[in-house]
Amino acid sequence: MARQERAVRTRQKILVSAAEVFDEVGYEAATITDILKKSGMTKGALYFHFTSKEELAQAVLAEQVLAMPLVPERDLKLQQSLDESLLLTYLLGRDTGDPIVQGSIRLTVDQGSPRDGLDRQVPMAGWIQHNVELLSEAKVRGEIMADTDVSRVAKLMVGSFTGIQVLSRIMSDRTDMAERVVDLYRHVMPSIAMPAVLVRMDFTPTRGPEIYEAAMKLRGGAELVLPG
Ligand code: XVR
Repeated sequence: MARQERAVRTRQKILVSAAEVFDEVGYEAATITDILKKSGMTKGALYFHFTSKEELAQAVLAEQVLAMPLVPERDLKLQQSLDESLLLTYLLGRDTGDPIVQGSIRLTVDQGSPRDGLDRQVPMAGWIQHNVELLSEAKVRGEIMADTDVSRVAKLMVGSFTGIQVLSRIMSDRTDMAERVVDLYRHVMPSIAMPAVLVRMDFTPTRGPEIYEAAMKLRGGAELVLPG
């Protein structure tokens, strides 16, 4: 294996272990020693890539949006948005979860201390931007009403997703999350979507695994080709 490829894999392994520790105990209580132990890497390898716990957490935060696999393109961009929400829900599931997504989302919503130095805006700004792009495309295609303020709806969706995620974790260990997501779309879509688009949307809450499979197929063997 080329040295560079090995370095990328080592870095990724450390990041996943850090995300797991952050998810288990939160930022404050996490230690580099725990992360080292979990990763099975040497201290030298870890410090080559990351110089502090803060740097590790910031890297996990930066990976949040990137860790989302692309869902298959849908004719309706609003359907694609719902599919993405169901995929993210799947990746947050207890048994189906993605450690980076889970650890990173815990870091985002745990308020922490103002002195912890973490910039939680990074993933949120990424999600808002992503929603602006998808909704703008929906608008160009005539799926949503002309007077809809796309940047406001983008923030509404990210804030609402975060809210129901927190609620669902507290109330049901996220077992009812897909239903909460579908409820959100059932209530928001009628106020932005053209009626002819609304009737074509599929609000089935159990599509998460199916969307995940399709996203993995789309990725093909590409997950083996690491960047760098
Ligand atoms: O933007 C998102 C989607 O487009 C649906 C609206 C999801 C935003 C997730 C935000 C993240 C940060 C904290 O989730 C949290 O609970 C996919």
